[in-house]
Amino acid sequence: MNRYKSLSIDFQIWARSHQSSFEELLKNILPQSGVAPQRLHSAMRYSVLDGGKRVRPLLAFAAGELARADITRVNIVATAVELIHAYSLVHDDMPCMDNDVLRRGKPTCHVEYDEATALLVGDSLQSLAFQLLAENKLSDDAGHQLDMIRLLATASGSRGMAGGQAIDLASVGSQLSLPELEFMHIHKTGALIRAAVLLGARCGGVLTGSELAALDHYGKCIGLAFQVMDDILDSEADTITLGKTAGKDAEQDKPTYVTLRGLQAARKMAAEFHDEALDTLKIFGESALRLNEMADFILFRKY
Ligand code: GRG
Repeated sequence: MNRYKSLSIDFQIWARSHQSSFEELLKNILPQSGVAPQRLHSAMRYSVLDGGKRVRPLLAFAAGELARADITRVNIVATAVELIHAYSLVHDDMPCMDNDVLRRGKPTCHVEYDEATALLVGDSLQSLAFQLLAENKLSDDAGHQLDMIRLLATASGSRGMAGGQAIDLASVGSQLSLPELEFMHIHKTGALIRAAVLLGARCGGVLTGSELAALDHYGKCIGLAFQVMDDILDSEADTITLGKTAGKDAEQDKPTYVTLRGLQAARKMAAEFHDEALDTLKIFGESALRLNEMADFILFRKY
């Protein structure tokens, strides 16, 4: 199956080449399975390698290209963001949260290993992400690098992704208004997507305040488009295509864009967020090509 239908061949080549070199990078950065504690390291590798679309790293690479960033620096921020994302998936799948058995087409970490190991996998991936940001040079200005570390910490914590997850858990079985649903997703899914864009860009030359604000707004819009598409796919696609259990939102009585507005309106909303993201990029001209294409990738994704 062509996962990238409707996207240019040039973009497909760009994305696949980054995905494959990124996989090699992850293999080298993650502790080897033979190193003690072997079971924990093996579970970390199981949870991160060989799976996922790598949307957040691709966004960091696309933003890095816009800012003419050094690829070795972008590699580090892309890895840090993906490790945080992988940790969130491992914890989200645990019985105390979403209680799922399938992720990226294979048994979830706590099913393949055990719950205590899954908890430690998430903890260790999160720590490794910040270790990487602290021990690699990301900027010639130490204060600037500190800001980048702060950015990822804020995006991941209680005022970002983890906070969004808390709202999500509290909303099961209740009615949310559209603004409440949007607030939840801006945090749960959107914060890390936004951080990926900003961190990729901040690895490069200095951007003006209005350029950074435009990139932030682009990240906000594609984060929301990503989530609306996630809700649509959860209601329409099958488990094999998704690589995770389909229909979970309805099964768990979770408010979604589809339950709130219906399928047609949800599709329209995703397209509107996508278009707003593209409008925001206009100030960058040709240098935003890959970010434009990433917005398409998010809208046209099939899993
Ligand atoms: C446990 C702190 C904590 C947070 C969890 C992000 C999240 C919060 C939970 C993931 C559950 C979920 C299905 C959220 C909807 C959007 C989302 C993040 C989907 C998964 O991201 P993809 O599609 O996954 O980029 P791949 O596998 O391609 O990397």
